[in-house]
Amino acid sequence: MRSILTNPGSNLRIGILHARWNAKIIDNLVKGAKSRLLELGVKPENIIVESVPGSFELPYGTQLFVNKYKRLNQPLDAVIPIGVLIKGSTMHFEYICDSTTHQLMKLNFQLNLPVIFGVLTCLTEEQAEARAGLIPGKMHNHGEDWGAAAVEMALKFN
Ligand code: INI
Repeated sequence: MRSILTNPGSNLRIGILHARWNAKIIDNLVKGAKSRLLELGVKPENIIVESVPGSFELPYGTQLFVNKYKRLNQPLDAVIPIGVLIKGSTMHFEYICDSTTHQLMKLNFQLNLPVIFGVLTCLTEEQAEARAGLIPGKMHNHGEDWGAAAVEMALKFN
């Protein structure tokens, strides 16, 4: 009983799929998510990290990722797609934010699996850095919240 309470994630396999845009920010978000998963008892070998080019590729990449591990008989219990979108001077940002967010939400139901929303949609690079815990004293690393959400949702109502 004690180990379930102290290590709730000990039997879980969690996927992290990250975009490669804004690498410094992404790296810290991935680090935050991993460290919270480990704190919650997920074994290091059961945290599987893969990447896609950009945030726009996260929804389809998540589907491929989940299906790959299902085929291998090593199913994932939750996925954390991680991306950082920063507004530029065109409508590019709005279209990618909108389509990616909607499609990631739909994937929860299509895959019947928790798909966490690990995408920062920021107006400036500074906002994104703060939310990745890269500006001391400003904000915490949101990747940690996403790790906790993945474990909670993987175990919800089980
Ligand atoms: N992808 C991101 O993850 N973040 C961004 O800020 C970004 N910007 O600014 O354009 C971005 N663009 C790439 C996009 O996600 C796709 O990878 C690309 O359009 C190819 O499909």
